[in-house]
Amino acid sequence: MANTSIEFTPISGSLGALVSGVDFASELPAESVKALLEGWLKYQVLIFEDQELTNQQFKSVAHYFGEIEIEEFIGKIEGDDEIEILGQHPVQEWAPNPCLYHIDVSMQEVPSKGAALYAVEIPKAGGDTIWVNGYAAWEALSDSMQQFLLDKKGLFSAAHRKALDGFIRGGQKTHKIATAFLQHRSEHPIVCTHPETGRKYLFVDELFMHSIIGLSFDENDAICSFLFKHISKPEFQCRYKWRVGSLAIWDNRCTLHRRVDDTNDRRIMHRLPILGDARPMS
Ligand SMILES: O=C(O)CCC(=O)C(=O)O
Ligand SMILES: [Fe+2]
Repeated sequence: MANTSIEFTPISGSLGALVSGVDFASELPAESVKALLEGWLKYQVLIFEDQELTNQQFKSVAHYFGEIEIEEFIGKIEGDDEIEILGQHPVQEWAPNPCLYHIDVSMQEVPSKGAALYAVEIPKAGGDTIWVNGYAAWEALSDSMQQFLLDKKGLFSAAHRKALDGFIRGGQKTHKIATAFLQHRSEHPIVCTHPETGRKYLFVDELFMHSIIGLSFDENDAICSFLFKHISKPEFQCRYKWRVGSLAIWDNRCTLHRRVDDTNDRRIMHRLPILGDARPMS
């Protein structure tokens, strides 16, 4: 298949698009990569269905979007030191819960730029993923709330109740992963500007955002509850029902995501995080 007719079909009114007309079997020409990257900035989440990717091809696709990040705390597929596996390795139960809206590794000074998930085995129904448009969440706030948030910074860490939950339930077994997560603690602006689009987005996260700096405990309770409720509105979302062979790549700078935990069926995903290249900036 030639890569001459790339098409994007939105999957919601807010973000996310199915991409057709791309064949990852051979290296993409520069103009196709450019079209994909432009589509990524526009739609924030790209989904390619019916893929049959080798591990090497999966890595090559991720490479079009950036360098691969090595996260030592997530288990890898056998014989590979980059491709992560979700849904099988026991470390999953002990990790911070991906069913809360989050920005990947937002407690790092430089969070991932993006991530790619490739569906290997999926439930008959359930186990969807939801992504949230951080631009839309920002733009929907009132002028007064925007003014209030503009100069605020958030404190991001895995050392608070929601993020610690898996570690506490896992006890001693979680020592390594807990240590890896807990060594990070970062301050980021709550309102960030995307380095490539120049657009503002809301950078708040239910899993790792501990508090807004400068507010009291009670004030944080109220404002953070409001923000977490705000970012979970369906108007800012797309929701994808996985098929075997679907590949999703999201921009982790201006989106949040969560898994929907509504099935006990096996769900195996391969994953490649894309290394961040800059701190979130206001
Ligand atoms: O499994 C999913 O749907 C999402 C998991 C997740 O949070 C991630 O891959 O970063
Ligand atoms: Fe995630």
